[in-house]
Amino acid sequence: MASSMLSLGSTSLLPREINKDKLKLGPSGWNPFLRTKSLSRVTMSVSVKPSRFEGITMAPPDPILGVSEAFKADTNELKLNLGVGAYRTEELQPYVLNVVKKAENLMLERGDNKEYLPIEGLAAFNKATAELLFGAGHPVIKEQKVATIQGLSGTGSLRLAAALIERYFPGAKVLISAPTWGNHKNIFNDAKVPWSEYRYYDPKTIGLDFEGMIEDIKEAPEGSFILLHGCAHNPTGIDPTPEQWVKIADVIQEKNHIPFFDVAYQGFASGSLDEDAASVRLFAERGMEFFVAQSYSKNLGLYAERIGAINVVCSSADAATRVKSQLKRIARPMYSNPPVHGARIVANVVGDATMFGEWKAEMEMMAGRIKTVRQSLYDSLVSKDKSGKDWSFILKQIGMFSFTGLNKAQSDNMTNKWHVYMTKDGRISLAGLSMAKCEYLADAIIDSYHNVS
Ligand code: PLA
Repeated sequence: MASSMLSLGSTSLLPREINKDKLKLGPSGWNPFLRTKSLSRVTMSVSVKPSRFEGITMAPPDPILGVSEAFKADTNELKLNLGVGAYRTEELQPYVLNVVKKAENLMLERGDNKEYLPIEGLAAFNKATAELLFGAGHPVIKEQKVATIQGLSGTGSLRLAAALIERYFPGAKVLISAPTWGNHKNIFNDAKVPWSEYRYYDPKTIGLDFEGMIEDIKEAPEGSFILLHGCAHNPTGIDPTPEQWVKIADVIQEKNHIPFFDVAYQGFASGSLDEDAASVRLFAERGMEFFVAQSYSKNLGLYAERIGAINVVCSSADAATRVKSQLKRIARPMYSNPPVHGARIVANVVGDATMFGEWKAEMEMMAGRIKTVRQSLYDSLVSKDKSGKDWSFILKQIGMFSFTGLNKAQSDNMTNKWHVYMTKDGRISLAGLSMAKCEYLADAIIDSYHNVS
């Protein structure tokens, strides 16, 4: 027993070059005095050995998820986390949708197993997700022109598409909006896909720089990928109008570009799944080939389940079959096959008329709460700020976020002085705001805007 303890210690603690002889073990192999002495020698030799990881420097915190870490560390009771886009109740608590709990209970009752999914994911999920996006019975679905595979939520799905681009469109550039969700750049960098920006946000009008956007898309080399936010643009909350979407589709078609939609907020922007898919459907109606990444983090509150999909709309069923086979080939060595839990939740909810109805009602409720706090924040700003500044841009923005226009120093003031945690680009997540906190937030914004430059 004692000797096995020592041998355990020697295997886990000793560097390879120290052998048993050097430790002067007694016949039984156990001497408490020697053990202590030996171990202290060992500890010393371990501590002076240089690490193989000396060359690895400290990575900076993530600009979005790092905000949650900083928030957790703050002990001030006034603190408010408006960093990550995660829905909270009026009591500022995370929210699990009732319909999700119902679907999970059903799964338990049925005794669903935990077998591996196929590489492309759960068939019932893939069918449901494409139908939610394009509308059931859409010609691209009926004619089997969509290659859909389940991905690790929006991020993982974007990453699969980026890998496909890198492999089959070498040198092609992806154009992303300026600004965009911070992780887009990381995703294309890691996939070794070159990217550049197209103009999108105009700080002068606090609106869309539509002319600039069109010009930049026109100027991009033919056959570029154009990354578009399907709805509720992150971080600006500014979407093109339906007429502008038509013009965007025109230029993309003229230049033979390939649209690449990121749909992370379907149903969460307007409260309607169909309305929020209008941009994607416009492109599908034109018979274009394009990519769409989807996420169920926000609209079904399945953040940690990592459930989403990548869809590639092709001009023939044959092309779709080939594209799907290559997406699977990319997924297999990365993570083998996707997790089943979230996929079953989505498939169950969408596949049952009653639950589907309940989901829509809960989505409307969440989208509605965000709209209510948006209005209340605006009202507080207008009543408290006597400078005459026009705050109406807040009401024009849609989705979970408001792009306040606060610069880095002003955003720092929000956090350091007011304990309001937000990203340094001036974005606040209204999904993390309650009615009770609107006045406090308005005070913080007014102070930061007027007193910090
Ligand atoms: N695409 C956009 C435009 C997003 O805003 C997000 C999430 C995703 C994709 C990916 O989400 P998923 O992988 O969970 O499906 N953006 C969040 C969270 C809500 C984050 O940064 O990861 C945000 O706060 O911006």
